[in-house]
Amino acid sequence: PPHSSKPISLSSLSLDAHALHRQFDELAAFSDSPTPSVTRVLYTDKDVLARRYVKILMGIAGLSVREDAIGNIFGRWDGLETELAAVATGSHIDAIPYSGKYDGVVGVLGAIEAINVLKRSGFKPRRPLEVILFTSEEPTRFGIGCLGSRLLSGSENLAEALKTATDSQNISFLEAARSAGYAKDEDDLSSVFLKKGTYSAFVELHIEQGPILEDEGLSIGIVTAIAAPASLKVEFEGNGGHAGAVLMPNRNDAGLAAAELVLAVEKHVLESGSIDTVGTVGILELHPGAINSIPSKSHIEIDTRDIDEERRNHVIEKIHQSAIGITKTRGVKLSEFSIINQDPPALSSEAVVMAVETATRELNLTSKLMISRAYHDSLFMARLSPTGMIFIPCYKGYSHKPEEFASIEDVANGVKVLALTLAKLSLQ
Ligand code: HGY
Ligand code: MN
Ligand code: MN
Ligand code: MN
Repeated sequence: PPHSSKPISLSSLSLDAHALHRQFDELAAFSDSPTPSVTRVLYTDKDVLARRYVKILMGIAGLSVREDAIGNIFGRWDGLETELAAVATGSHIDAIPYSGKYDGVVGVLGAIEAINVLKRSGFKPRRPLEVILFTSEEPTRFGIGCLGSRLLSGSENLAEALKTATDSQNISFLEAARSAGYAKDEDDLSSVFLKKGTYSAFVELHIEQGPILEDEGLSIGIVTAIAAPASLKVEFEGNGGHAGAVLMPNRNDAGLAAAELVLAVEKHVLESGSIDTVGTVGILELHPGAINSIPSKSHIEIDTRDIDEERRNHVIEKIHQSAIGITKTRGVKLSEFSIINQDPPALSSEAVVMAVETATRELNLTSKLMISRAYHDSLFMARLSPTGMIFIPCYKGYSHKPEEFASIEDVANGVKVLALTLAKLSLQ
């Protein structure tokens, strides 16, 4: 029988922190915006180069690499009992415009280094270990967040929607995927769905994207729940016209309708009675976008979240009522009110939280239980297997902007906690 895998000894955890930190700079070089910002959008040339870079690192780590029809990339380390369900970890490397170089990346480069740490220590996993690079977590190109993990978790209507989805340049999802070398012979993306039980556990390492750990001087965040995200698309239409010649009583200005709804989003969120309800309008477009032409069309995209799903859905309801009210008072048409996604929150599994807590304690690192207000691929992996997340501090909690930063020590701590957690979960 294969020699049994022994629990790992802490002294054997050796990690090349500087090499790892250099990898963040190397990966950040694959960007469509100037350093220190990073812009890396799904299936663009820079995304393809970055994927190749990660696949090389997976190969060097001795992982066997496979990719699915939409470019989720899996690096596998066979365990002593290869037929057992694997323990998985991973995150994303796509980056929204002018963002930073740690969001997602810590959980991909860090996961590969965690494998290296385990291999250097001589550890042999009982269960296979798998590092996943989710094809796209950000909503940037096709408007849907967690596209890769959402599809892996078996979303039928996403598989359907992607057949006709197009980006802002009118390039279809399948065309874009094919330009990156994916979705070769299939329009039917259900081949991406993973069977339940594929993984015995999933753990994601990620920067906190908030200030709590840094403010409280803590090394590790242990995530107990991920807030419930929702995004809406709204369009108003009016008659537009000449900005000078049309008198005010004769206008139905679609731009003012949008402005009123934007402030209504803030009002309804603040009325929720909880600090955990948030909302913003990150996209507001006016047509024709000429200074002396009354907007005849406005397009806004709303992001609203809460750890309480009911409370969040109530805010969406009130935003919808306000949009309808605005059509009456301003004589504009509500040409679109669509909910892009309205996801439930995810709760971490007790077993995974325990494994992370034990690993953190063994490493003498300070930690705290906390919720994630940002969403992550773990939000969907939680539909497939027991899931948990490990947070490390990031500078002033900054994220989704070039000042995003995680120190070498914090990254190294996160990688060691991840390595120990994976080792524990692979022995269960
Ligand atoms: O928006 C989010 O919460 C994630 O960082 N994409
Ligand atoms: Mn992000
Ligand atoms: Mn992220
Ligand atoms: Mn003119």
